[in-house]
Amino acid sequence: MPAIITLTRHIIEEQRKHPHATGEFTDLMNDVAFAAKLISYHTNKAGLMGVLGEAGTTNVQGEKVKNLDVFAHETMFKALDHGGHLCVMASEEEENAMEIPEQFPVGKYVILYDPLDGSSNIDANVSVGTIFSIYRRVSPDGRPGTLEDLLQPGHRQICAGYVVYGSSTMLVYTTGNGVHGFTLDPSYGEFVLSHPNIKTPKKGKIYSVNESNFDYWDQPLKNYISYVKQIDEASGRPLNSRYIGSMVSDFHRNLLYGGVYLYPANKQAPNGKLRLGYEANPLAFIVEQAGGRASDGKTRILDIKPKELHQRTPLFIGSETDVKMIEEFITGKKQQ
Ligand code: AHM
Ligand code: MG
Repeated sequence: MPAIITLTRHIIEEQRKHPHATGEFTDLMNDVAFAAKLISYHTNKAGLMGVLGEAGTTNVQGEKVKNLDVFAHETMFKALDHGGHLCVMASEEEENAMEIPEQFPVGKYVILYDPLDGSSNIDANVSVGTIFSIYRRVSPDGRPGTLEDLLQPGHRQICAGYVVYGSSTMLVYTTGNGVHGFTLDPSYGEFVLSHPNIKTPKKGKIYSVNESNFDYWDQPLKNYISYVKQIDEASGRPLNSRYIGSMVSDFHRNLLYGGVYLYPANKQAPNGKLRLGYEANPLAFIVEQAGGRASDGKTRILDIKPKELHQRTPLFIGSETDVKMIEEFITGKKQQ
């Protein structure tokens, strides 16, 4: 009988390769996985529990109903606040850095998360996801963490991952030693290794972008999109268009099948829409570990030094050849 590799076992075995590992990171990841299971459970039965809809309403018990993204935000915080592993957190749902409550000890790690990415799709039963990014603190130990801890460039991440709440729930993560995917077995509530060492194709067949923004884009991007739609068998064009509008799902599909996800700058959003710390950096770490590429069109995402917590960035992420091609268009090396 083949061994069932649970997420916990996988992390423990990975950590054994580090001579100075203390087990703290393993504990932290267990807390993240626990939060993911709670969010998965609530997402799956959202329609039944009356958790859909606008925050501010009450359910049959007279309790305040929370939007699922508020629920996910609080679930992550509460699962992670007491372990003693973190010194500060940040969430896409919260304007400021979130301190560890004073009754709990602080630790050496820092986490940023997008609790429920793609949440505008929830009411239509479309897959959504949680994204997280972990760093080692740079401020002195033993004190609350600072903004400096949260504003580190993405190449300093020690772990990044996402959970996609789809036809099944999957957690995908990297610690810089490949990308590994785990499927939640709902019968015994464990994440089980189902996709070891994920590698993304060097060249994809898919492009994912909100094309309704076409008229707001700069000419180089318009040229690229026209290019991928041209017929040219030799270079595998036209590409297929696939856009769910839920980035974790679009990213996950493209990671497995090969393709590129684009959220460019446009005239209405000069820095694009997506956030560097909560969305672009963690997915960039994962895609690079899977053999892909992520850039803002000119600069590698993981090399951008964040200046503020909710900083936005244009994002082109996916198969290496496709992202390089986009960079050629954006920098003017290629026009058609
Ligand atoms: P969110 O974090 O508020 O959910 O926004 C991010 C989402 C992505 O999941 C998705 O790809 C994108 O926004 C869709 O934006 P648009 O509707 O502009 O295409
Ligand atoms: Mg998001």
